[in-house]
Amino acid sequence: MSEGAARVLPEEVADGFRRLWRDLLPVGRCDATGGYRRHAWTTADAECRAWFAEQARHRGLTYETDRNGNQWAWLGDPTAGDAVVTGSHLDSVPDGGAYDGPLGVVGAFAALDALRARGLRPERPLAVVNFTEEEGARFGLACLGSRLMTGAVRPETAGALRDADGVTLAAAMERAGRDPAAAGRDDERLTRIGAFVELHVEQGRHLAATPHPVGVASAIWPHGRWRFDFRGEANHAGTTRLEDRRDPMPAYAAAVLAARANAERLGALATFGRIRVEPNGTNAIASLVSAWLDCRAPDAALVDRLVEETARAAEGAEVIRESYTAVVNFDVPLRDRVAHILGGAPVLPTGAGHDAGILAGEVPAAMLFVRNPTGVSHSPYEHADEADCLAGVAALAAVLADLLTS
Ligand code: HGY
Ligand code: MN
Ligand code: MN
Ligand code: MN
Repeated sequence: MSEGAARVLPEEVADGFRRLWRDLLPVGRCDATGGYRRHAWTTADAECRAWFAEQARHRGLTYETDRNGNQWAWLGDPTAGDAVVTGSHLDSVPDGGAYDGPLGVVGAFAALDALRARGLRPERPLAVVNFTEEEGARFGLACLGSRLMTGAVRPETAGALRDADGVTLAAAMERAGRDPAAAGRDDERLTRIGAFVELHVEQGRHLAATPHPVGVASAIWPHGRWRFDFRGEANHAGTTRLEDRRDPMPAYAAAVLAARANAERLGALATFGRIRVEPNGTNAIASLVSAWLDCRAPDAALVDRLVEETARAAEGAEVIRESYTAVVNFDVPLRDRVAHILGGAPVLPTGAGHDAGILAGEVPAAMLFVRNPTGVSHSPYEHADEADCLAGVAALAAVLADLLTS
C-alpha cells in the first residue's frame, strides 16, 4: 500500500475494504471471460442487492429500497434533511470490469467505516446509495435508477423499455417484487439530499500519467445513444441474385465507416458497439439491422453534427434518439472545496456518464476518480491498484468528514 494511503487509512479500515471487495468480487462474474454480467433485476443483481443490504445491516445502518429500486443505507436520521450521500452503482456492461461502479459503493462503505474509526460525530445524515441499472445494459437507458428518481425519464416510458428477450422493465420489477406503478420522480427524497459525492475508477489514462492516485471531476461531456434501423427484405442467401436483393447490411457498414470518419474529422467519439439483426441467420438476408450509435464530444454541437452527418450517410435508415445527456459542469464551489481538501488533486473532465451527472441537475454533486493504470474500462481488463483504491477511500473519507462537520 502506498505511504499516503497507509497514513490516512487505519489498517483495520483497509482490511475492511479488502473484505468488502473480496465478498462482492465473485458476484455476477463470467468465468469464461473474467467479465461481469450484473444487470438490473437479474439473479446477479439480486445477489448484489443482498450484499448491499448485508453491509447496511452489519453496520447498523437504516436500509431501504426506494420506489425506483435504488438501495440506500443511512447513518443518522434519513428524514433530517441536508444529507451527504455517496455511492455509485453495482451493475455492469456485458463483460464489464470489476471497478466501474462497485469501487464507488465498496469505497463508500469503507469511507463510512473510516469516519467511525476516527470517532467522527456527523452533524448531518450520511447515506450510501446503489443506483440501479446505471449502465443501461439490460433495458438500454443508462442511469435508469437516478433518471427515474429525478424525473429525467417518465416511469411509463421506462416501464415499457424491453430487454433482448422482450421482457419489460415493469415486468422485471414485478418479478423482483417491486411495484413499477410506484416508480417516478422522488421529490421527498431529493429534498433530503444536501450533496452527492461519487467515487469512481477513472475510465481513461489522465491520472496514469501523473503521480496522483486520485483526481476530481470537472465535467461530463455531452453524450447520447441513437438507434439506426436499416430495413431490408429477408430472402435466401443461396438463391437470391445480388441484383434482386434488398440487403440492409451494406448500408449499415457504410454508416459505421462514416461515423468513424466523421468522429476523426470532428474530434468526437462515435461507437457502434451493439447490433441486432433479424432474422439473424447465416443463410438469410437480413430484413432488419438495428444498430446503436453512442456519441460523445466535449461540445454538444459536435455531437449533433456527427449524428446528422452519419445519419445522412446511413442510406434509408430510420434514426431514433434513445437518450441524450447535456454537458454536466459539476458544482464549482463543491469541486474546488474537494480539490482543496485533496491538496491540489488534478481536476479533469470525463467522457463517461455517471449517476453523479444526473444528480448534478438537482443537488451539488462531485466525483472523485481513482487512477486506472491502463485506462481501460467496460472490459475485464479494467484495473486499479489496491493502493490507489485505498487512497480513493481515504480521499472520499476526508471529503465526507469535511461535508458532515460543516
Ligand atoms: O456509458 C457510460 O458512460 C457510463 O459508463 N454508463
Ligand atoms: Mn460504466
Ligand atoms: Mn460507472
Ligand atoms: Mn457511468
